[in-house]
Amino acid sequence: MNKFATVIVAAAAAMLLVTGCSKSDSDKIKVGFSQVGAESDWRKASTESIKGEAAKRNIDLTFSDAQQKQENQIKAIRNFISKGVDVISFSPVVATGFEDVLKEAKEAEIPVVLFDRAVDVSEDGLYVSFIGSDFVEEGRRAGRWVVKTVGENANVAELVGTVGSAPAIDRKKGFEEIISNYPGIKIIKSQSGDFTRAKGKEVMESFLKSPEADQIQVLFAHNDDMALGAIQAIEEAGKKPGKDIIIISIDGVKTMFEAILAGKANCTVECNPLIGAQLFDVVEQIHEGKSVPSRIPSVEGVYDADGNVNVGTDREPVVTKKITQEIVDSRKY
Ligand code: GZL
Repeated sequence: MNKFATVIVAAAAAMLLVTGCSKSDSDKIKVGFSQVGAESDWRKASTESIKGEAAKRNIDLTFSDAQQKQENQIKAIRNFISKGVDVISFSPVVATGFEDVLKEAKEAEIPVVLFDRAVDVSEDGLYVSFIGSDFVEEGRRAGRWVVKTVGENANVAELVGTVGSAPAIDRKKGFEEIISNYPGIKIIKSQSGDFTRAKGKEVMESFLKSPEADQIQVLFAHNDDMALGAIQAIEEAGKKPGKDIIIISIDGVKTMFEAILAGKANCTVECNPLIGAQLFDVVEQIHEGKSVPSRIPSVEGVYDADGNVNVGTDREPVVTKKITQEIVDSRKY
């Protein structure tokens, strides 16, 4: 080989070593992902987990942000099908209305992995796996925390997540399942804040202007972002969040931990967004022709100001962890 050719080969080999891209584009696993949006700190952490893990594994990722609109998700999934990706994954903004497009993916023989949220479908085989939290149990943990720390008599205001979404439906279901055993615990106000901080503040302002305002003792928010918006509204109404109104929410984002440490909130039920690695484990198993579990639950805890409250069951205890500055500093999202 002449000297010039030797230099070219050496440079190409060096490039491969430096970029680490041992795979040519053609043999990378192609994944299409449709994300709900960027509505909350939780969602942003979820997106970072997906993109970071895809980059680490040299996945050819086509990522689409649906801006919380179902029609955008359906359009994105159809685009993935026409692109001929190897696997489609998405976090469905709402639980219904995806049956037709999932049938189109099945006809195109492209496996679908549900991520974070599930869908209601009447036919089996429209997705191969669902990776995400048990939202009903998250709602139960919130309900058990209220019973054990506030007591068996409380008037509750509820900030509901996105109408029709699996987390909103199931967190409400789990919370109500627990408090239905205590007639003294009543939900006296309930409205959707669409999982956003701005809407959570707006709805809490309306609660605090309503005739029931002074009866509200507990706020149960389906996510931390709506609770953080509500904290602002409570302060602007001249009340002390975390004291005049006890606040429990779900997600476990760092800003909520900081609010609890500052005494402005009381408890957050963790919902783990860092499941990108689990997603791409499943993608790689599918690519290798291996079978994958149909359900992969997330592992998560519960954190509050004092700790040591069992919000699980006697048989399967889940004891709350006391929030400290050290824990706040260690949070990854
Ligand atoms: C839960 C996730 C929810 C979060 C919200 O897994 O789908 O959506 O609780 C987010 O913060 O908007």
